[in-house]
Amino acid sequence: MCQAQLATGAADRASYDEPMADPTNGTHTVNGICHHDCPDSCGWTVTVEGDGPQRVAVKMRGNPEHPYSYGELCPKVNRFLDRVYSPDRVLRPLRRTGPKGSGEFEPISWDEALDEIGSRLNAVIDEHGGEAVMPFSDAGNQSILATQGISSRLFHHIGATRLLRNICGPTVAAGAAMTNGTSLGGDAMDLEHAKLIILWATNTRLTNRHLWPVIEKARANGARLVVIDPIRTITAEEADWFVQPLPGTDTAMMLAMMHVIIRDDLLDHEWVEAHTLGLDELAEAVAAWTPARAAEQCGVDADVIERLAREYATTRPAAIRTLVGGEHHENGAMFYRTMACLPALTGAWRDRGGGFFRSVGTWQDELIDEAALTRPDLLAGREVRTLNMSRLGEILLDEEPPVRAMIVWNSNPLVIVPNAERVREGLDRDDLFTVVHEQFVTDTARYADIVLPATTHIEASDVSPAWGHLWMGWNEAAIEPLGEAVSNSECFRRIAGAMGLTEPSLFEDDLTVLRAALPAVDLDRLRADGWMKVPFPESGTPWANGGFPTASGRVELASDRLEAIGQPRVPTFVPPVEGPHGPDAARFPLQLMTPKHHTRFLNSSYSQLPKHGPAEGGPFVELDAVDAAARGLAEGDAARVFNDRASVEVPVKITERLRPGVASIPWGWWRDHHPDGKVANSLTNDTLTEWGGGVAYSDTLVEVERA
Ligand SMILES: Nc1nc2c(c(=O)[nH]1)N[C@H]1C(S)=C(S)[C@@H](COP(=O)(O)OP(=O)(O)OC[C@H]3O[C@@H](n4cnc5c(=O)[nH]c(N)nc54)[C@H](O)[C@@H]3O)O[C@H]1N2
Ligand SMILES: Nc1nc2c(c(=O)[nH]1)N[C@H]1C(S)=C(S)[C@@H](COP(=O)(O)OP(=O)(O)OC[C@H]3O[C@@H](n4cnc5c(=O)[nH]c(N)nc54)[C@H](O)[C@@H]3O)O[C@H]1N2
Ligand code: SF4
Ligand SMILES: [Mo]
Repeated sequence: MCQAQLATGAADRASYDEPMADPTNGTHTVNGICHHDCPDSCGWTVTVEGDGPQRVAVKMRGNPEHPYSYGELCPKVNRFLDRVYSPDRVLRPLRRTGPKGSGEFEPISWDEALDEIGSRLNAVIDEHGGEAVMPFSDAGNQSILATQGISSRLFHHIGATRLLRNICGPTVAAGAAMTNGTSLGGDAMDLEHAKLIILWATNTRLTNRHLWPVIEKARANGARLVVIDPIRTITAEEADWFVQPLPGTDTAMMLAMMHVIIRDDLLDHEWVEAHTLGLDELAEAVAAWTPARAAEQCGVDADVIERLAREYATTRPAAIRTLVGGEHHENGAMFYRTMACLPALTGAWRDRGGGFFRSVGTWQDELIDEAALTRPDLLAGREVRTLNMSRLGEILLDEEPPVRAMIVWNSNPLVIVPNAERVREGLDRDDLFTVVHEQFVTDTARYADIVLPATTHIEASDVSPAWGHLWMGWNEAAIEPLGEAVSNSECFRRIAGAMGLTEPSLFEDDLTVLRAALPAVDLDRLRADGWMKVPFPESGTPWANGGFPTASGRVELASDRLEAIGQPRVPTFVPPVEGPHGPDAARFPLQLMTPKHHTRFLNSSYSQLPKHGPAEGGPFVELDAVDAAARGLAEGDAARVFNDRASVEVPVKITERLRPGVASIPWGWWRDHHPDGKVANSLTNDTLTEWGGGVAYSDTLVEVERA
């Protein structure tokens, strides 16, 4: 199917105005693809009744034909229609009437909203230049039009500040690319063929649930499952072997594994000789990293590290599967640069089901013509600054020249960005004009001057590339936009119009944008079939015979590129500054994790809905019994979790999931779910990773006391 959908001339049609399904009055079904920032990109089927604007979605279920999700959705999206038809949906433009953050708004017309937005943005640009305007978005809807359709073109055209969107994933990619020259890894569906699977810093059963059956299949065929995580997650509970390092110390463990592999001559000499560069330098660097030395850092017994190294090096196929958990550390890029060395030493890339498995979004990206979609040429040679989304608080408070207008979509920065009290202070600035395009009045939207109503994914058609599997999907709108909601691309066309801009590419219709973005894809076919597999080597072993796109064409165990940016040439463990050996550890002796934890939450989406947040209880801090007792705290006690950034009040939950010295506040709740209006991210570390532009949420130190 895949080849048939590629590279044929799509019919020259301007839009897909005519609905796919039978438009006559009556019940019919429409297929779509989940838009959430989740690796699974499930297929769904919506049952609709009625016609035109009267169409109502009455049922949504998983599409049993979908080649990855096979008919199952998840506890978040099983109730998606409650979200779509929630009485709290924003269905008209709103203008703020009370102070920022008060949540006091009045409904206004689109014309009024656009007049105000157009004149305020133009005034900012006239007075302070284009860079005074900043976009802020993430992957709240990760489809092509929703993330970049029109918006990137508009911001390029006005010369706005560019946003570096590195909060999730790019650091994994950057780390792996320093070793391999690419972040393209294996297809996780091939884990089925593995005999050893290491789920390393990923909570598959929670965050990537549709991959679990693949892992179960491999286990039924004799595979061993190892989970490496500082938290005994629901995935760890199911492992054959659970290894629990202290957070942020895995690089030390990997160095010791390489020490054992080299010391005991468990290398795949032929593969190493043919396809790697710098073994001698690496061997020298890891010589001192005995398992005993690593054990002191990661708190894992030396013999466990020995066994792990041997089992990894002597089992074939051996897979390392990760998503993003390891990148959220000060040394997060090195975590993945080092991890990527392991399969090279053992020749794991030779086997289907062996090697390094992460997001496959990069395979999908190969089909996207980024330049045609986002049009950086519209900058017309202007140099504009790029600011990192993870430093939003600092950007809004300290950046010079200041950001004076911000347009937010697809994200809820006040809850999701680290060091969130700084973000709140920044959003509170009187001289900041903020527009938020949203489905709900989120914590961030409460600080907006104007809130614009956004469609949900059953109200707008789009193409959804996946990052957990190789199927790119077509999402067909099942119903018309509710109220006055508009899709993201339409929202930006309207803003461009309100600013009086005339650049034609800002007004292209959705299908024209998608055609430009996906020049090799037959969109008619994609729409008719619902999904297509993106090109991936038939053998399932993209790097079995080397050919890595590094300067040397080899896996770079020693890297000139790293040296050139002032980083160690070879894998090196650098303990975090905000860690147990750092200067603040005496005052704040607990390491705070803020992981994804709730089956009914997707980041900060859903926690506000009645069948999601309340069903998960409320926020809490988990502590080991030893740490709780040392502070005189018992189950349910009100506690204050604090550091120099903030203090957050939450009840105590005594747990066996954590090691002593580690605390956890599962995140995702909005501010009014917390007794003192702070959130988990009020506490978290916004230090950027050493390279790769990520951020160190999980290197956060706190102390806990009775509230
Ligand atoms: N139910 C649910 N599913 C989701 C999401 C959600 O919010 N809820 N979010 C979606 C999104 S945006 C993403 S990016 C994916 C992320 O999917 P994952 O990467 O699987 O999820 P995370 O919770 O970010 O991190 C995974 C694990 O890494 C561990 N970890 C943290 N630091 C370290 C470390 O130093 N060493 C080791 N070994 N492990 C460490 C954490 O304890 C956590 O259990 O999930 C997606 N799926
Ligand atoms: N402490 C801590 N912080 C974290 C993480 C963590 O593990 N711990 N994980 C990080 C990660 S991996 C990620 S990806 C980020 C996620 O951060 P965000 O991407 O900001 O995630 P959400 O909180 O789900 O917010 C998405 C918003 O987009 C809106 N939305 C959905 N669809 C559309 C649409 O079509 N149009 C418009 N205009 N809006 C839409 C939703 O209503 C929602 O409010 O959080 C990061 N923050
Ligand atoms: S959130 Fe993830 S698991 Fe749930 S339906 Fe969407 S893609 Fe599937
Ligand atoms: Mo993410």
